[in-house]
Parts: sequence; C-alpha cells; structure tokens
Amino acid sequence: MKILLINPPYQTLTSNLGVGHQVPLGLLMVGGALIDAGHEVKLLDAECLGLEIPTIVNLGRTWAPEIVMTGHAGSTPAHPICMKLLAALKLACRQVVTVYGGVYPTYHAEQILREHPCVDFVVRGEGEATVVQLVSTLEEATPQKRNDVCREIGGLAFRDGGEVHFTPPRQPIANLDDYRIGWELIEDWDRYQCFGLGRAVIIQLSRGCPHRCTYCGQHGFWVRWRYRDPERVAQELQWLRHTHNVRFVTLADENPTTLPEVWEGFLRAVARRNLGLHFFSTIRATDIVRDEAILPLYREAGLLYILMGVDTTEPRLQRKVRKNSTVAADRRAAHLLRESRIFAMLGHIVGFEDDTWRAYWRTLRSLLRYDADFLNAMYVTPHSWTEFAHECADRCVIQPDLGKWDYRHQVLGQKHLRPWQVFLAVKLTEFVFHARPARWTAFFSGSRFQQRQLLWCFWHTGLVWFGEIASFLRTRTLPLAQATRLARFHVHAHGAQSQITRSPAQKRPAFAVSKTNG
Ligand code: B12
Ligand code: SF4
Repeated sequence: MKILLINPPYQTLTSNLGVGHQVPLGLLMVGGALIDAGHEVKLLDAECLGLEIPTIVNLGRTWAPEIVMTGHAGSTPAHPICMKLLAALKLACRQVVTVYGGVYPTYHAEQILREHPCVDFVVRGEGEATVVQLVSTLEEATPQKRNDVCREIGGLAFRDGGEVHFTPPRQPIANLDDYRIGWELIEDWDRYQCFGLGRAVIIQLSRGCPHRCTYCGQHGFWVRWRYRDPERVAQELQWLRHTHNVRFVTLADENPTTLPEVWEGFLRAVARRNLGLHFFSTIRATDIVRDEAILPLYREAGLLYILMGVDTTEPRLQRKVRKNSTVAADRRAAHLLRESRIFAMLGHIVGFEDDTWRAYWRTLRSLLRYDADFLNAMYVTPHSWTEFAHECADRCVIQPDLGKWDYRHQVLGQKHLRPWQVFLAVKLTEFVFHARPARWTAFFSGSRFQQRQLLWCFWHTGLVWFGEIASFLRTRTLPLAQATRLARFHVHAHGAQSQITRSPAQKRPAFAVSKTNG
C-alpha cells in the first residue's frame, strides 16, 4: 500500500534556535517495518521543512497515499497540531485512512477517537509490529470485514459501531533487532545536524527503564527494559558514518547503562571502530559514579554531552520522586564528567512543590556547587499516566493549552509565587549558572575543541533563553482563581478513560530487569 508518514509541523525553540532539527526516529522505525513488509512508504518531515498545513495537504494530495500516519516524539505538546493536520488532510482526501501513534495517543486513545473523527486508528505502545499487521489487514480485508479483523490486532484502538474499541495491549517486542530503522526515508541528510558538529542521527541501544521516578511515564510506555545487540548497533553507526557522513549521535535511550556489561560492550564496540563520532546521552548520576573506572572509555567511544536528571537538590524531594540518587552522588558524577572532559548537563525540574523565593535561592546555591557545564531547567509537567499527576491531583492547571506542555512553560500554579515570579527565578538561575566565573575559568583551560563547543552552546542556549522570554510575554496563563484542579482538568480535557490513574506498569516493582534480552 501507499503510505505517507508525516512528522507534524510542531515548532519549538529547542529545535529552531537550540540543538537543531533531528531525525524523527519513531516514524523511521515504523517506516522501516512497513518497507520491509513490502509497502511503498514516503516521509514528509513538515517540522524540519517548516511547512504550513495547507502546503502539507497539497503535497499529500499530489502523492495520493492510501494511508497517512503521524506522531511525534514530543507527543503531548505536538498533539494539538497533529489533530489540526489530520483534520485538514481528511477534509481534502476523504478516502485516506489515518493512523496516529506515540506516547500521548497511547494513553488518550479514547478521548482522541471520540473527539476527532479525522483519526481512524490509534496505535498504542510500540508501533512496528502493530502497523505491519494493521496495514496488511487494510489491504486484504473488505470494508465490511475490516473492523472484525482489526479486533484481532493487539495494541489498537478504533471506532466500531459508535463506540471506541480497544484491542488487548501488545506484548513488548522481544528482540529489538527484528526491526530496523528506515534510514532510506531521509531525503536530505544535511537538514539534520546537532551541536554544530555535522550530520546527526538518533538511535536506540535500549528501550525502557528499570527505575520508577514518579513524574516520568517512559518506563510504563516501554513496559520492560530491553536492548539491541551492542555489536549490531555499532555496525549500524559505522555504516551511517561511512555511507552518510554522520558525525553526531543522540542516544534516545531512557537508561542505556542499565546493565553494565551491555553498556560497556557497546562503548567498546564503538571505540574499537574509531569512528570519530560524538554522542549525546542521558545517563543517571549513580551509573556515572558506578562507571568511574571506565570513564576514559566513555570518552574514547565519543561521549561528549551527558545529561543527568538530578531533578532536585533537596534530599527529601529526591526520595519523594523516587530518584534513587543522592545529592552527593549527583555532585560526584558532575565532577567525574568534567575530569573526563565530558560536558555535564544538569536536568533540573522546577515546581514539584509550592516554592518560595527562599527555596529558589537555596536551589541556585546548591546547583552552583555541582559545578556542571550546563543547566537544563524544566517545569514539572503532570502527564496523566504518571504517578506524580495522581499525587498532585489537587493542584491547579494554569496552562490549559496542551501545546505548551513542553517543559518550557509552567503548567501547575504555585501558591506563594505568581507565574512571572517563577519565570523570573528560573531565568535568573539559568543566567547566574551559565555566567558564573568558575565556568569561564574552565573555558580558558579547555582544549580548542572544548572551547568551540562551549561557545556554540553558549550562543544557542542564549538564543533559546531570549526566545523564551519573548514567548513568555506572549503566553497567557490563568490566574489561580480561574484555574481548574488537575484531577478535573484531566477528566475534562482527556475524557473519563484517561483520567489520572496509575498505569499497570507503574505498579510493578522497580529494577525488574532480566539479564536476558527479550
Ligand atoms: C531524542 C529526544 C529529543 C530530541 C529529538 C526529538 C526528535 N525529533 O525526535 C530533541 C533534543 C530535539 C528533543 C526535543 C524535545 N523533546 Co524530546 N526526547 C527525546 C528522547 C530522548 C527520545 C525520543 C525518541 O526518539 N525515542 C525513541 C522512539 C523510537 O520512540 P517514539 O518516538 O516514542 O516512537 C515509538 C512509539 O511511540 C511509536 N510511535 C511514535 N510515533 C508514531 C507514529 C505512528 C503513526 C505510529 C503508528 C507509532 C508511533 O512507535 C515508535 C517505535 O516503537 C525522549 C526521552 C526518551 N528517552 O524517550 C524525549 C522526549 C520525547 N522529549 C520530550 C519533549 C517534551 C521534548 C520537547 C517538547 C522539549 C522542548 N520543549 O523543547 C522537544 C520537542 C522538539 C522536537 N522537535 O522534537 C518528552 C515528551 C513527553 C511527552 N510524552 O509528551 C520526552 C519523552 C522526554 C521525557 N522524559 O518526558 N527531544
Ligand atoms: S531514570 Fe527516572 S526519569 Fe529517567 S527514564 Fe527512568 S524513570 Fe524516567
């Protein structure tokens, strides 16, 4: 069948002014599986090309696909634009079947199918196996039989006789190497660049996470931690380097370091090939401390930027959000990374509780003591499928526009501070952190390459910093008195099925990792 994959035109300051546009890995993975099943697949990256919806519709009409599929990594904030896109496409091409997938639609399938007739199918969970089965059904079954056959496909939701029908959840893919990334769908490799280091890709060594941080839903989405054969991932990177001149790699893994032997095997396989690649990865501070002895290998393999989610500098809150780390471990990790000439980025979450000016001042002083290279401050965002949303059901939602649930806008109101005060505190924290003299002393003692990268980041994070101030001045938030409580907001905005409940995966104990893959 003729299938058009569309990366929706969701624009962010992070991509436009910050790190640059990245390959839409989720769609490439779905696309790879469909190509291997014999279908004719095309990718339209409307985000990267900066296309407006009418242009996308015209291009869609010209190519005349039988099926259109969309979804986005930033699945919550991209949801409103995905719906506008599918509505416009459905209006222009009534016969086209539309399929929507990703994390947000997985948890909000019922409301989406009830409220958006432009969506025919929602794929819940991992997409690869489900889309292959769905497309072969659409190809073979008569329209009268279609729904009956679709009932047999795990991981789907669709309308059936006026009701939304959910098929049973699909088991997680046992062997991730059974599927491949559809790299051939990329038309212009030069469009995807990162950190000023040339062509870039995103790839996964593993999926899932054995930890259970209360505000995060990624572990529930992937269900179990699984990994690809590290040798095969390294081979794929070698191919990307030699065939497409790829220079920079973002590891999309939630927790690539889960099993030390797998992680070390991957680093060795990459280092041995001497590919001259640079990597960005998110790694837990506790694992960096665990890996102290092999940090030179990290660098040899090309790890250049590591984001550590320290989340909070308060030990009490660390325990409350179940971070399974300590302030001492976080600081030690930042120090070890700097010693190993790897840029340390701190992921810091604002607004877990009702803060005061004094709390922000304390946080700033603690953050400075980590002496890391960069700070990524994010506003806590209560996704309905997380335990955190359950815990703060009584807090008020001052940002009802889902398009702004992107960690860069305040979603939950504060009792003691108004939104502009929280914003000011965050912007000042970011400014003081990045402008502190110790950081510039380190700059002058670094290599030319490190100095170049620091300047690149300084310029781009600076642009985003100013961009966010401009965006804040244009963004409306609700006064606390008019804001809805989170529990009500989720019921109203997302329908009864998706109101805040714990996902079954979150009830499982932490650290449920088997030593065998699959
Ligand atoms: C790499 C990454 C980035 C990169 C690149 C994003 C990109 N273009 O792909 C950068 C740094 C640019 C980035 C930016 C942002 N990101 Co980001 N990012 C990630 C990260 C680390 C990996 C995403 C990924 O590729 N996963 C692997 C792929 C294979 O998984 P997937 O996309 O979910 O796809 C699978 C299924 O969902 C499904 N599926 C997905 N799409 C579709 C479509 C169809 C039709 C079907 C059938 C199935 C399907 O099938 C796929 C294969 O199984 C995740 C954290 C994490 N570890 O997951 C955060 C994450 C996706 N990012 C997030 C956010 C919020 C953002 C930003 C909005 C932040 C900001 N304000 O700037 C921006 C959005 C900008 C943008 N243009 O993407 C959140 C999304 C939360 C949510 N559920 O809404 C995440 C989950 C982080 C988190 N911990 O919460 N991000
Ligand atoms: S370590 Fe915590 S925040 Fe990171 S992916 Fe795992 S559960 Fe989510």
